[in-house]
Amino acid sequence: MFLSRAQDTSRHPDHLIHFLPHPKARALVTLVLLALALGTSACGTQESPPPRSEEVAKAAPKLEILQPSAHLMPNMGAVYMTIVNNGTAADRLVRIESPLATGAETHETLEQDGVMRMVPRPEGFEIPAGGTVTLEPSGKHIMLLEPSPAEEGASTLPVTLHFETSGPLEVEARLRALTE
Ligand SMILES: [Cu+2]
Repeated sequence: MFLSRAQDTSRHPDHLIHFLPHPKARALVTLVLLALALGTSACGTQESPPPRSEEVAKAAPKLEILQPSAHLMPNMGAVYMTIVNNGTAADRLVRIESPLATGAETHETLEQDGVMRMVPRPEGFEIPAGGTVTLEPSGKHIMLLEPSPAEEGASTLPVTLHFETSGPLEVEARLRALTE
């Protein structure tokens, strides 16, 4: 929808004032805005103007990957890790790739009728704002399809994680013994 300049009040720096019903509060905000304007012009520097409240409040995920590790078997592998979201918006792990595997899928191991089954999770894994998702054996995990055997002496496996919002994250998953 097209908005003319006059209609688009949300982008006007004074719009804050209209949300404050009390005249004293309005006057105070006006004074603060005035002080900010004087402050930046008086010191004569090229500082950028203070961020607008809508920019400060914009929610975003902030992801951290802890302890990535992998089990490699002859025809498949599994990658585990803890994904922490220290941000204020949810994100979603949607795609995984490794140069050492033909593909990678998000799976979850569930107990159904007393039997442990691996279920594909093509929608990926949501990482809630302020939350943690743990990928672990017999839980959510990343399945590697046809991984190459680890090179002699290699101790890690490179994996790239793609998220809905955050940029891709490259991790080195520590190769675990199968008994680990
Ligand atoms: Cu699996």
